[in-house]
Amino acid sequence: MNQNLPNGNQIQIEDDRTGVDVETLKRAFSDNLFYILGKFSEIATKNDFYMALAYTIRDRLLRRWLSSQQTYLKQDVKIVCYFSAEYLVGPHLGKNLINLDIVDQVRQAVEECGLNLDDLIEQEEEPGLGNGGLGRLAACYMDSLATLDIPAIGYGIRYEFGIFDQEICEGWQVEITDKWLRYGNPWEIPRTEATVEIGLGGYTEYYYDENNRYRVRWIPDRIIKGVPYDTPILGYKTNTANTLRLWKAEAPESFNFQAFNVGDYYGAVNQKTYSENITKVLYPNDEPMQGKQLRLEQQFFFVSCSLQDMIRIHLLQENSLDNFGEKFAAQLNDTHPSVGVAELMRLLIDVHDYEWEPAWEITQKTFAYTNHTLLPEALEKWSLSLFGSLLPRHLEIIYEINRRFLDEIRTRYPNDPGKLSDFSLIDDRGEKYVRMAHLACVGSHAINGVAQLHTELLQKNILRGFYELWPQKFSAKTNGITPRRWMILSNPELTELITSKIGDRWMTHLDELRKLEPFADHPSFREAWRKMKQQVKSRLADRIEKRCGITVDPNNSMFDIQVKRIHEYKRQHLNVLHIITLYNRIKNNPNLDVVPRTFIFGGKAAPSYFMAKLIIKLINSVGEVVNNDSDVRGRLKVVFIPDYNVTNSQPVYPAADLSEQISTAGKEASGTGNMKFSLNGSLTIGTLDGANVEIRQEVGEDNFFLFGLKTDEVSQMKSEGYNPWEFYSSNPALREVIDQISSGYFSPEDSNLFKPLVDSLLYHDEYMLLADYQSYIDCQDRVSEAYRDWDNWTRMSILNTARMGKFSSDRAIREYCQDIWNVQAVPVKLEDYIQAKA
Ligand code: Z2T
Repeated sequence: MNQNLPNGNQIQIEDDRTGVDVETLKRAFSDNLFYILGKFSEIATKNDFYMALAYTIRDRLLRRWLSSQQTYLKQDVKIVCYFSAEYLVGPHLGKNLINLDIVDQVRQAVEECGLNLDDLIEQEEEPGLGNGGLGRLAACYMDSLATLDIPAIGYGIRYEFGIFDQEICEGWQVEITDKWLRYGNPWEIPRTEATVEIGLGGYTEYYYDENNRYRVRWIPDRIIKGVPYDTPILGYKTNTANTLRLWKAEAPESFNFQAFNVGDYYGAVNQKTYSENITKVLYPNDEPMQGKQLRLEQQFFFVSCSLQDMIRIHLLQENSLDNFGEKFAAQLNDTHPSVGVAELMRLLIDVHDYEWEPAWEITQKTFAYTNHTLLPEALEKWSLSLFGSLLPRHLEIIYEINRRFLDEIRTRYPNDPGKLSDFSLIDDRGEKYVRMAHLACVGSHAINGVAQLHTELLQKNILRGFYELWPQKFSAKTNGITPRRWMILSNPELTELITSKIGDRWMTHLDELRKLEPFADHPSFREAWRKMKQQVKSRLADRIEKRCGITVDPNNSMFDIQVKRIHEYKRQHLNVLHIITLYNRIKNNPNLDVVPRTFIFGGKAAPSYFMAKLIIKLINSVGEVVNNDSDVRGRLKVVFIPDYNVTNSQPVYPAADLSEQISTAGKEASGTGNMKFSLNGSLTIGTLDGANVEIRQEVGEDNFFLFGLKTDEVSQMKSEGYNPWEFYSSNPALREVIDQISSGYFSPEDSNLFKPLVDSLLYHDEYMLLADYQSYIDCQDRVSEAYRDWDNWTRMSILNTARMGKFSSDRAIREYCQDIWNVQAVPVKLEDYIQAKA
């Protein structure tokens, strides 16, 4: 590859950094080991080898990355800016090999060096910069944006400590700090030259500018530097490599010289640590919000850094911000970045001299908002006193947005003053709060839910007023997942089987999986499918044996899996009630002919969520009894896989026979794990909740195990005064199960251990486990009967995979592009001459 020098001469850049043949790869690998890691093989650790390979692959990404950025700059394109406080991208190495389409060469090169590629891939410590579905969705969307050649930047926070690592000690969750950066991160490049400053605290003042215009300015009392760290996100078999730009907080100067001069050396260093705290750690709560000041600082920090960065990029090309909204589409991933609405207004008005109305037009044109939850306790609100002390100017701007907005409401509903407090951006029914979802709604031109049902419920309940006002702003964008990570990378066996029949176009056009349908009736294909499943189950069984010391049977036992964050609304404990029910049946009749099952759980509980942690303990306690009871004879096994994360999840989805999607109807916004399972050919037992509804529509009612109350039945039963005790007292099997948990059958060391859980079920049962219990058990019995007919089960499994095309994140991103962002694909040509900057 050639490159220009500053004087215009050309120089050839080493092919060792671009070539992808086996010999070149080997040479590059040794070169990186020696010159970057400072090691030779004899003294290199496995991690050194991983790092050397990672640098070798990064080198091969760079040309695509730089060519993409050059293309965007030259062609003056519209850029999607995804604003997300979380990105759960998972390990990069394997994904990049697939997207570069060089797995085979690299495998061979590594083998010829006496190493194993899968070992090196497993060495990577994943960036756990997210909690669950929301962060993983952002990662799938970054993958699809690049694959579809859409110019995009993912803006977020470079947490020094991501989601905690989970260990299980005596059945309890223990949290360990996630030090993902400890051995360095070969995938990121700091761009210190693009550092920006943000303010916090202080006050606002009024002044007349040089044109004698009355103006406001914010005088913050703290200044923090934001340093961007860039990671390339390469598309699948395309030249497009977009940027994930994560901000790290730093003190404005490494030493505050004023403090230093008066001798307060430690004070100066202290201030540095204080500033850097902003990006120290990810808040580990997935849904309920906690009004912590540091969290608001994080949100404002990354949003302000990102907007300033966008304005800088825009002004490289244009001399005004008038068409900012035509050049950028900023998507708010939930309300976490919604303070951006006020910050863009401030930047336009206070810094770039705009009047209110044009600034507001630009702001609304730029932003769009995705809601991810219906749980009222998860809706973000910040107390006025906290908000005002941290962001005084933004609070003023929010008041002004609100004043103008409520004027509209008064005009629209002249005889209904109650509407004002319903719509207000300020909740003033008690202690006063800023309602972030209201800010996001008024500041955006588009609002979307993440599944059909979720969007309907948004329009009917928490955003009803806004829907009435602006129905045209609303749309459903059903979530999707990337088939590159969730099939090609994590399930090579199934990938090969599918490709052998229908070719490989499905990898980017997932609808083509439909071509598998006819094969569902071919006995030989079913046989191959069954063999493949067995093989994949054995892989997981080996891991479970190693990791948990539990022997499970991949050949005769159904793998029944529930992996996701632990939450009462997701009802892992309903699954446990079923396990105990089966156990009791066996205890009553040890010779009963039961379908053997392996129950597999995984997931983290928020550290402060007591009930969720107790559910983890319950799963492990029931496992202890069931796994070791000689009457059971191994026919039931319960496994809790510790430290569920992207890395550990990849071998899980392919190995499932049954996927548990059993949230209370109306509580799960979409779910995305449900899609990963089904794509990999497992059948679902589920409620009519979130995207389950659409999955069932696609795969067909006969290939989906449905149970439980519907959304409207849940609310009706609640309004009529739901009494869980009635279900308990009228159902002997249920009563026996509850009584065992409550009497200490599974916790002989402390018979009261699970009392809080039992009390919560018997006296509140917010999530209606007892109401759904019998329906769930009956449905599970149908599942077991169906599983006995191996041949038909396999047929249903094939049909599940064949009909999952809709749930590709490529489809979801196409919809966002057309309906919300108004952006087009920009194909990237690999530039041979990279222009040196003039
Ligand atoms: C999250 O992962 C989700 C919603 C949140 O609401 C927060 C977090 Cl961290 C504020 C999940 C939903 O629970 C899930 O149903 C959905 O599939 C996912 O977001 C992606 O949309």
